[in-house]
Amino acid sequence: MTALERIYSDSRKAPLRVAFLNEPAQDETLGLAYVAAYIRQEHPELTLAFFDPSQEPVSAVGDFSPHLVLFSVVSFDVGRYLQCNKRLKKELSPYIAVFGGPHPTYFPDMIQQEGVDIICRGEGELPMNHLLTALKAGNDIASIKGLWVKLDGEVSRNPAADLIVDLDTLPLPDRELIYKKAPVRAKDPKKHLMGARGCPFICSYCHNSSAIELHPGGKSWRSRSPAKVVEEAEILIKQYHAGYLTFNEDIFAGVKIPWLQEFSERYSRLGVPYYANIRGEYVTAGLASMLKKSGCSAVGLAFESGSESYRAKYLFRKLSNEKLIEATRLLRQEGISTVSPVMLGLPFTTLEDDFNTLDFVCKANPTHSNTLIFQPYPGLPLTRQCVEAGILEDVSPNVVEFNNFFKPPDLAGIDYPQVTRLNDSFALLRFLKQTFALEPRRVFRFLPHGPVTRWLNIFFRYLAFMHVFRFRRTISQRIGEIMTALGSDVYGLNRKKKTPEW
Ligand code: B12
Ligand code: SF4
Repeated sequence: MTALERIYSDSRKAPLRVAFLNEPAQDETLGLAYVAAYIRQEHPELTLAFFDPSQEPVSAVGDFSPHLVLFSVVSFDVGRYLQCNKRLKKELSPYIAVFGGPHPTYFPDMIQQEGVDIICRGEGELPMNHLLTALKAGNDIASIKGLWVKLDGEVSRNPAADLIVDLDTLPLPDRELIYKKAPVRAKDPKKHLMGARGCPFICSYCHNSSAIELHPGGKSWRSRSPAKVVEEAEILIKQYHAGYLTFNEDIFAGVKIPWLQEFSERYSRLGVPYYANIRGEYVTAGLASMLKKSGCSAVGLAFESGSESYRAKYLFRKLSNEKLIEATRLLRQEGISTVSPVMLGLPFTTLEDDFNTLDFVCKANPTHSNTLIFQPYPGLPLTRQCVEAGILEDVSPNVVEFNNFFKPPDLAGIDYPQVTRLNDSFALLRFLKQTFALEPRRVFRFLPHGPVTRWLNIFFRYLAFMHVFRFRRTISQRIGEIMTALGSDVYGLNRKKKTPEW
């Protein structure tokens, strides 16, 4: 019996069972929570359950005997979930495996992988609703917008579903589903939410450039109304004891000033600090003060590189160094902390360029600047440019081997051993320069490369991190936070994730 035959037959007798599979190690997975809430709203009779493969045995899912298993995956860990799915496919009664989230959105050919039946590109609410309606009615599922469907080895590649224009029509994400199985997330005083979706920019190293291609002419950036956002924030504070909120959207404030004005008035009454991402070009004295009044305590203000010309030419981020310094200053003046990530080992750069970035960070002086070594994701404009220039082998967008996206990058011309050393000592070098005026290049020459330097660097990253996220939590919550961060590379440990037992 195929999964489809089982579903068509069972759905006549009893409601279908839908399993959501994810490891909410660091944050609650909002994508799945949104999809779950929408399914609950449109198909209230269905039974939904969440499983965490790192905490539960395969038999737990087996006992539930799902008709559909839903996975939300980023490229970073797609290999792990494909492996989970293969194991489940061997042990469970036939079911339909649906993969959604950033990886299938940008690399839809993952549908060719063994065990994958359906992939969802982009927003999952409407396609999943249509899929379940069709399954319940025993109808054909091959031509649902937003989904690529593999039936008897044949793939139907359907166009993207329309973007949800009015985000207020969506129910609030079903966090309860996740919290029941991940009490550590429920107890975490730091909660995440989305005030908007999409991004109006097209940075060359970021998937939003291809997200725009998915919906040509569509308005990518959409916000919820301030009233709805604050309503959700209130629930997080009252029901889930949130003491700090993080807005996960790519661009928070500034895209619409009247939005921020209304939000500011409503949110300021809650008295809970929050974090959000903004772009330097939006920061004015007025915006910084409005953010402060609303309760904003920290913002993500990406620098990416210390070179203005490099940013404009290669990253498609046309913003002067002066503006970034000014934005950081205006925010600091209001008492708002800034987190300014930078990428090291960027294509067509040298180690000296990375030191220049460090100099720029010292000059602009954000509260925290985390570093990452540039990873060329297949298909993105900057990756294509590397391939054309002959400094990178063409990588098929379909490569989804385990940990493929986390293996060291291999751009010709980049001195990775030295870039890794700099990555492992960036926060320490910054501290030494800003506190004792020690020249980073000189210190770097004498700095031993090994665990002592790495752990010292982690210590300074931790100090900066704590300075950004100032809110009340217990000692055990702090320890939990550190352990999670160490295990998830927040402190730059670059530890490989273990494949789950499944
Ligand atoms: C918050 C965040 C994080 C958090 C939490 C990640 C998480 N797993 O939730 C943290 C800090 C841990 C993180 C880490 C990383 N992140 Co991150 N992160 C984000 C961010 C800013 C928001 C995610 C979010 O909450 N979205 C809101 C929900 C509603 O959107 P969504 O997840 O896309 O879900 C919708 C659809 O995709 C779909 N959907 C999702 N799941 C499913 C499942 C099914 C079955 C269906 C049908 C549909 C469906 O429906 C949802 C509702 O419409 C996104 C950017 C973005 N704007 O999404 C980057 C993003 C996901 N991160 C990214 C990256 C690269 C990383 C890191 C690898 C960075 C690094 N080098 O360390 C790590 C990976 C660690 C990991 N294992 O997840 C990339 C992923 C690219 C890719 N190819 O996969 C993104 C897209 C940023 C970008 N534009 O490049 N990240
Ligand atoms: S501003 Fe941020 S989210 Fe938007 S395209 Fe650039 S890197 Fe991506």
